[in-house]
Amino acid sequence: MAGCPASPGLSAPGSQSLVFGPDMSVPTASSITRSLDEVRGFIEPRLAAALELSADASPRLVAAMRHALLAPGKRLRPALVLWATEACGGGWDAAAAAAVAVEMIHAYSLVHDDLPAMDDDDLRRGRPTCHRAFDEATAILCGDALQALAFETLARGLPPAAAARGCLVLARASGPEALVGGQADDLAAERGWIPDMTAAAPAEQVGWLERIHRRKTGALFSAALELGGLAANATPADLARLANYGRAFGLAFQIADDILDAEGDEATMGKRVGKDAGRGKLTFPTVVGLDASRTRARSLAVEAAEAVAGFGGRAAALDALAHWIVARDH
Ligand code: GRG
Repeated sequence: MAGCPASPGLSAPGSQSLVFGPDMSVPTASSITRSLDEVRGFIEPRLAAALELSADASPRLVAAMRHALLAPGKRLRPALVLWATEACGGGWDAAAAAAVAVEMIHAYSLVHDDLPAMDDDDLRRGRPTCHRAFDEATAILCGDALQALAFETLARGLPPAAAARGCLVLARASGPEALVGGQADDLAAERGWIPDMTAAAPAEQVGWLERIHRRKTGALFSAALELGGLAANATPADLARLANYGRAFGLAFQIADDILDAEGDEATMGKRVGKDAGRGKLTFPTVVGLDASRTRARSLAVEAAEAVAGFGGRAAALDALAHWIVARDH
């Protein structure tokens, strides 16, 4: 985030946190980078293994699925699953299938979002988008297959009761009232199929944006956290903490994403930037300005961290991630 002062959560080692005060340990940029590397080291072989399919899966389809799923992503959703399970006292192995499943849903949504009928993008995760590397029909089928495989992976990877509950959580987060519904409304606004929000009062525009983002982006983050909790047999109180974290984290992520779209660097981001402003689309920076967007994102990061403070040290990674998410450059 060019021009954005480092979050207090990313101060240099040994410095004092403006948010948490001098007595609290301060997560450093290098510590969250190491933690995310650890998640990638755990999850990536499992993502690859999940795509070792029988000869009945068409080779071109599997190649497209590998292109989409194994491309270098941040793996934020698997990190949320694993760190939520850790916060609730669980181990990563029991939550691995849920982490793989959520990343599959995310990868499918990116493949479909990039299609010519939607965002029509050429670059994703620093590589040609799936329909560019293959073809449009294969990209559609790739998304369909990743979505179905996500549910199969989850159903196989958890004990029966948790699997049933987990499939419900993931289906709701991916469905018409969440991911797909948010995407559909976003598209409807962009294509002029619903009344133009650009003429509405700023407070109404912010409400509209929050409703889009809660469904399009936030719901899958929240599902990742809930699945991590389920894998650890979390108590209702612990699930409520994770849900509060998810709500604040999801919006903080999205505001940061809007800021990066306005100010970020294409090479660092690995995707096209400036596209929202270029289309006259409503974003947090266009509605409330860059400074107010940064302030809101930082206060949401603090809110997210506070939501999991009751877990103590077991939620250190979730705490650090909330601060990093609003100070990242990709
Ligand atoms: C097509 C059903 C359907 C939904 C699409 C995911 C999505 C909904 C749209 C993508 C457009 C977009 C840029 C949304 C902003 C939030 C987002 C999902 C960004 C990408 O997530 P990251 O930053 O990506 O976690 P990586 O590549 O690191 O995994």
